[in-house]
Amino acid sequence: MASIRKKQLSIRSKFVQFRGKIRREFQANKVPHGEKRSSAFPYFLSIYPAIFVFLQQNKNKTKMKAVVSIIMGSTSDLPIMEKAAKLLDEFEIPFEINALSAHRTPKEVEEFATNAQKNGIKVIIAAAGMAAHLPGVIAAMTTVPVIGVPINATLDGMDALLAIVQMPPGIPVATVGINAAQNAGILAVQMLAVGDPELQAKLANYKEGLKQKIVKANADLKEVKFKFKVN
Ligand code: AIR
Repeated sequence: MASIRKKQLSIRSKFVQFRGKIRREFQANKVPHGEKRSSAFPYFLSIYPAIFVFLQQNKNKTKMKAVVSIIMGSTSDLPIMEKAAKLLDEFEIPFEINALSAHRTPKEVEEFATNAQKNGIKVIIAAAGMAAHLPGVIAAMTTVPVIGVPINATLDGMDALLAIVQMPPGIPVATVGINAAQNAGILAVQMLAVGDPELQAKLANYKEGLKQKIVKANADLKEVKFKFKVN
């Protein structure tokens, strides 16, 4: 996955460099105002490889298939769920986002859940607020692991938390904290990293970054002065 992304980035930068070179050559070749270029043919000939590279790049992009599916009960949950999306972006994990409601669109939820595995989805992140049945209903219809995100829509999110976490034996939903979409993203990456050393190394690096934040915070705290502060 990461290598496809790397390849895409390198093709893109090559394309940008190549396009710049063509533009510069074209500019250098320009004759003064009022006169006609001797021939536009070489310019158009030289742009063909760039078009070819561009098409190849887009072909690769459409080949990229989602391995994580973020589902939310409503688009009103998006400001929270964006954090999961951001995290997956950071780890270069292809994902999809859709809004489906266990109550408003039950048939579509069933269709999504029963086809998720066949469609190559490895982890589902399902978020909902209020009577948050979406993650549990999805978990009932698939063996793909479901991470539930309780959204604080009413009752400080306690209604959603209990609805998601209190699943009956046999149908677990890995529930993160209220509005904890970033943790849901990290947990999804950790699930995907099982048997993927490259992704595991990225996660270790990410967690090292968290540690460094605290190391720096403590260095800053050392500078804070109080009369009775002894460290
Ligand atoms: N919801 C939507 N269908 C079923 C549920 N539980 C949840 C959404 C959202 C809340 O109801 O996940 O958190 C309010 O949705 P809306 O669309 O009215 O803003």
